[in-house]
Amino acid sequence: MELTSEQLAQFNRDGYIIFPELLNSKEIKILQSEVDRVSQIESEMVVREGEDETVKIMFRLHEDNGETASPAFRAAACSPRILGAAQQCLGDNNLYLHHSKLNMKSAIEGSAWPWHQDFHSWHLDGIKEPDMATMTVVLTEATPINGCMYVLPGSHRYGRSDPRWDDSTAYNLWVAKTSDMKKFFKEFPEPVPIIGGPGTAAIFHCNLLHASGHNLSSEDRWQIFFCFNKCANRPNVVENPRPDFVRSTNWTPLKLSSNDSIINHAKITSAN
Ligand SMILES: O=C(O)CCC(=O)C(=O)O
Repeated sequence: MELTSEQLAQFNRDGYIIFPELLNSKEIKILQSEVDRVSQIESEMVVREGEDETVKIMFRLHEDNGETASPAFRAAACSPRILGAAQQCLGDNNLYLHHSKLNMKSAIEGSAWPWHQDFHSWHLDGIKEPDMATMTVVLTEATPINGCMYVLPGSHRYGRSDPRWDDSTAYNLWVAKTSDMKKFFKEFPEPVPIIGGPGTAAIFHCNLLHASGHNLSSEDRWQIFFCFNKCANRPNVVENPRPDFVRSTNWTPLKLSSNDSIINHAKITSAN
């Protein structure tokens, strides 16, 4: 998939690009059945929350080994529409995944992600340059009531704000301070929701402020995040590094697969 010069200019100016139908319904069905399978696995890479211990996040679906490995998600990660788009946005063909995660945001229990910039955590992982981008793909419809993600256009150009540690949910992270957010709301255009049916996607810069609310609806909101980094920007050594499933040490450049690799993968699996 060749991004247009307008799309690339939008990535640089606004920090994101939305793709209304990046994956088709056949591909989505294959990935959804993988979510059903992997979410049954008991592993530290499957983070649960709430009264019913529903899954909040599943990590490391893109590798070809490990408890949560999913060949279908690996095929998706390497597809020209995902890896190819990230290569063009970052201007580099040698990319690896710092991590991948599937946020399930279950009906009623799925909790919020406060406003944050991903690069806070990734810089602490030892990564020097904010030359990273995440492609997120909606796997079940994303709506305001089920906790769709919002982005604050252009906020990646601000650089990094001074964050605070948030431990209010099952997955702790560095988030933007309330006083800073109030300032940013005055400075940048209105937040934009990433809403749409399964297959809707967005790629966004690692310093772009983004957030999502609690899932108040009766439907789960499933969404995959592929976080790409340049191989040349791999993390430096840090004390007490986070586990491999959030700070990958597999820095081998990902190879582009064919555009129908998700569907071909499913054909091979069902023939075996
Ligand atoms: O799943 C969401 O709505 C937001 C996730 C997010 O912000 C993140 O993983 O950095």
